[in-house]
Amino acid sequence: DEDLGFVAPHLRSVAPSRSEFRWGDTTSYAAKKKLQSWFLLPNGNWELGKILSTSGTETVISLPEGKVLKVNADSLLPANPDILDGVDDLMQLSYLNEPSVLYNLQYRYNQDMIYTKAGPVLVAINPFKEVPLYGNDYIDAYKRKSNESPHVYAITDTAIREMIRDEVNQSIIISGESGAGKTETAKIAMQYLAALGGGSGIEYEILKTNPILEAFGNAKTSRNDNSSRFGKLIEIHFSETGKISGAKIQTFLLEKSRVVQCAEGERSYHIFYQLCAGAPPALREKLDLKSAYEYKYLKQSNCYSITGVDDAEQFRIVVEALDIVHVSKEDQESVFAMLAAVLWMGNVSFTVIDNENHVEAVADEGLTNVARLIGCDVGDLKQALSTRKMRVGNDNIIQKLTLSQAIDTRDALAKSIYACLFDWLVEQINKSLAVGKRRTGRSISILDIYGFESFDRNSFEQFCINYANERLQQHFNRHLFKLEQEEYIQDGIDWNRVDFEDNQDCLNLFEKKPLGLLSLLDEESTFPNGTDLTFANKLKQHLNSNSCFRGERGKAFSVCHYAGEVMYDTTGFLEKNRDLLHLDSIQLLSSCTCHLPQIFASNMLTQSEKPVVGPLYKSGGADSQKLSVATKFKGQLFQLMQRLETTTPHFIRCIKPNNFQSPGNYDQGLVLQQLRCCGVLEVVRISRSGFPTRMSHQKFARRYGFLLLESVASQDPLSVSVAILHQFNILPEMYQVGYTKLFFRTGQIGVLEDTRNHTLHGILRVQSCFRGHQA
Ligand code: AOV
Ligand code: MG
Repeated sequence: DEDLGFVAPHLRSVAPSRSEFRWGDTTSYAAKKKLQSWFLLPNGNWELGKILSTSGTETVISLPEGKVLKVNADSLLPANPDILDGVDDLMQLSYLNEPSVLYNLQYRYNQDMIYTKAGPVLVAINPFKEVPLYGNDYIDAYKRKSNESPHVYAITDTAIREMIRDEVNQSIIISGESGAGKTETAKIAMQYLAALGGGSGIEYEILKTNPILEAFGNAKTSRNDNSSRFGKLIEIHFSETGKISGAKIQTFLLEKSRVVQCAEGERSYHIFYQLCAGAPPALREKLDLKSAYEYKYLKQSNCYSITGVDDAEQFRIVVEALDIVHVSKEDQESVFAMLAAVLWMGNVSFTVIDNENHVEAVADEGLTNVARLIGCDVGDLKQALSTRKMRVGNDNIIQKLTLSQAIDTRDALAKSIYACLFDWLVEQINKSLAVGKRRTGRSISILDIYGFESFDRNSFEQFCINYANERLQQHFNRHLFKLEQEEYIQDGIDWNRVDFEDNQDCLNLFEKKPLGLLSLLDEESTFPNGTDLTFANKLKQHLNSNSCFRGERGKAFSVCHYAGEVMYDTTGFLEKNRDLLHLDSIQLLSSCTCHLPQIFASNMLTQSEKPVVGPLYKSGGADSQKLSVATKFKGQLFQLMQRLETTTPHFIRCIKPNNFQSPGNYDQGLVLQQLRCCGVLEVVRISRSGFPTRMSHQKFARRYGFLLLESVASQDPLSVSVAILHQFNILPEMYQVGYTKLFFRTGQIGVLEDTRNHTLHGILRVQSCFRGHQA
């Protein structure tokens, strides 16, 4: 009998309102006059000033350095009283304008309080330094609820409690731009789950998956020294007793192009540098390892180290983690052999052999090392990198490759080996973490994908990453704006819609068939004569009228994303979307004597039994048949969203305070832009003007009806309910009567519950007294 009727899940944890609380910005102008005011400086920042006098639309204000200005009242926004400085939930602000929110977050940030609630959402601002907010003492305090300030621990604690109470799976969904702190936040949440649900030892394994996946799936980019280049959902399972029973990791589209090329100042995957720097002598010798700068794949970006990171030490950490998740020493050695093979592959060079510019791989150190490491014949490898078998009519012919074809073939093989290795590792980890057959319990999933990206040059990878972020934003909108408001409207209550930036148009631009970005990309990828340029032209031809699309010069186009406009260069789009690995290469892998290449080859073959994208994949019968990368990714994202829909979501929004990864630097404009695009202000607005607690008329009448002092003429649930509301003096603005339910603002039901509990206690006491007398 303890449940309080239906309470919108994401609004449950909202703190009770404060006395200063006002519903909406309805304070009279006279009251505002006495207050401090925000003044917009020409540089776009806001400054706090005191209003000295006001006449007509003109206001005289004094700014902190003693400057006195006469300004137009329109350029001012009311500031909150000092007592509200640094409130831990933005809902408590009397004035909910942008400068007030920015100031409140900055006020807290300056004191290392990087977490703030925005109604149901946790806002986390990246400190770019160690802050003393974590570890066992803090975990304990949140567990005992002796610390209730906003924290990843607190939101994770809520997820655990709701999983147990409601018997519903939970999800913690972390979003934010590249470098905003998602991956760190995910680890902090995992730490809390491990501490509370630990005991079996499996929690230790779960935590150790982080260094492994980061080594193989993270890299230094110009935005983040430890940027995730894949998406990750980790589902942590709990037994009925609330203990962790296992976990499952799902990954999404690894950026594999990074293995063969990356931009100046960036790095390839951490593990390559770790291996080169940290491999012990015996392993070095076995793999014929050199320093990182001897490998062409690592050399091209001219960046080998990361400030403050010791790659050799990291290597030891990764090996230890691999031991813990039960990857055998033998398998580890095979993994390192594959990594070395990929590195040596980049050093394979070609020489022109005829006057038609055909080339042949040179049998040098690179080629022989690759052959040795993957376990194939040098001649076979040379053949696979220099020629292609084709079927023309009934004849098999062998076609020689040009330099660029040969390089593409070589790089495609290197990328495939790396991507297969990554998937294989995840599979091994999953085997080790497997939940087992008794899968009765519930789960908490943590989603950490690559964040929104906009570089000087954006390619297919950014296109996919930003599309994924659009999907995620839609999920956020749906839960915090759409579903909430639809329920109000369905039940006919008086409600002024809160507008929010709906990104549906942008999603349509991607997903619409047949004239959306993804469909057109797939279509062009199947045309034998399709090129990046014909693709770009097709987009301009069909999508120019779409408000989220803009054609650019040459091969480029722009998309208006929820987080800003991004210009994409279509160079390489078709090839990356097709992601062809020639059958010759797959056959080579399957002929290898080492077991990993064999596994990779057989996985590739089973995957390619899928339907065909288009004729190109069939031509000559030499190419494997498979889904395009974009289509597969879209399918994965849809599945992900479906899975998340079955969970109660908890949202964390990470904010990057500056573009330099530096501590103590709070760039108002940058923060504001992120707050705007993820709709933080609107979430707060909807939360505080919304009605998070709701209960059907019947239930309400049944639950509180016995508290009525006077009998009600009509006994129907609605009349009883209204009588209760009157008796308890619940103010009209604090509730709404819907067709089927009553809706309450935050904290309102508390008074009724207290009275009910007291009265019930009283009745129980009387009853036990009475029974005492009888006895
Ligand atoms: P991301 O996951 O959001 O970016 P990260 O979680 O990798 O961003 O954070 C970037 C860097 O910020 C980390 O390497 C830390 O140095 C620092 N950082 C973030 N959160 C904290 C924290 N709570 N305490 C201390 N330092 C922190 V990307 O993966 O690029 O989208 O694709
Ligand atoms: Mg990350």
